[in-house]
Amino acid sequence: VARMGSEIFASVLEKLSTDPQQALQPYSALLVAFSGVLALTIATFLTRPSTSSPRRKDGANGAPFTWRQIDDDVKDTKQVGPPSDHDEGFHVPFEAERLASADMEERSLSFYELMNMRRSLRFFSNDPIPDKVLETCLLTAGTAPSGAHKQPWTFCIVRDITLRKKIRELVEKEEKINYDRRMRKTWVDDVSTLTGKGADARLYKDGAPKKPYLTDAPALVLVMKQSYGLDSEGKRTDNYYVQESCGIATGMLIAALQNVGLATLTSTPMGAGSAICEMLKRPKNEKVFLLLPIGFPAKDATVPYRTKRTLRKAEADLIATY
Ligand code: IYR
Repeated sequence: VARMGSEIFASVLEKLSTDPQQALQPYSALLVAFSGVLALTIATFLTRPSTSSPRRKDGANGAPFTWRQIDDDVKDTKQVGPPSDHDEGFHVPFEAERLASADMEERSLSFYELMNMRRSLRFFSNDPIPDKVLETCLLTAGTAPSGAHKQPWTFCIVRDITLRKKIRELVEKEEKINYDRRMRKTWVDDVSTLTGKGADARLYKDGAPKKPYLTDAPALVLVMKQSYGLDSEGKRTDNYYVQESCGIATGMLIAALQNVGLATLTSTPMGAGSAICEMLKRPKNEKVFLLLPIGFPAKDATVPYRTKRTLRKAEADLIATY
């Protein structure tokens, strides 16, 4: 086709120099057709619904990665009523661009390497963290899938030092009872080298577990789970798979934090949840799901040394293929 095109072009050029009017005549139909196609292409491009996030270079290799849907521009969560001319239940086209296999491989590896560097941190610097970065990581967590898209979560950011001190007091008081009475001996033994008698001495003093990270880290994020919803009249509505949904959202938060070089810990304030809810005056449909201190690792941070037994699972034990 290219050769044909250039031959035609050359012959037209030759004729143009001698008899310009006649030269273009045999190709006028072609020209009309070509203009038509061009116009159509431009029209199609112009009538594409705009996306608020334009094509962007992404990933180590700079391969573009675009997934879009025609309601991409409906991003304002504050708006009331249907986002567009369509009611719920209307399905819109979804366009997904495929990555080349080599790019997929590279991305899977670099993401794995990033996530494999993650450790649960218990020693934080009190250096401030950029507020906007944390909030954006929480937006990422909020993109998690949830049962019937109920989004049964709220993320509470506690920056106030007085509140963090109170939370620490509440959690430490309950944790002593957990270790002494609520947790079975095997459980206490299993966490002994992580947070108990066998751990970094800063985590267990005077026969009681200590939680310095609750006051050292500049932010605590409480992942609140909503066991049920509350409509505008305060009536209870159903939520589904709340545990799974909140677990996925928290996992995505942890990945988002790792991606920006912030450390965290998935802490479980067993026994202190309701007192924390009361203190923060949370609505009655919420319970504390997890408590994550977030910040930069302290200069003198330690993490549990990994023995052969505590290394991450080998691939053969991790994946079963059928
Ligand atoms: N709940 C305590 C203790 C603890 C429990 C488990 I299971 C761990 O893997 C580690 C610690 C805490 O939040 O520190």
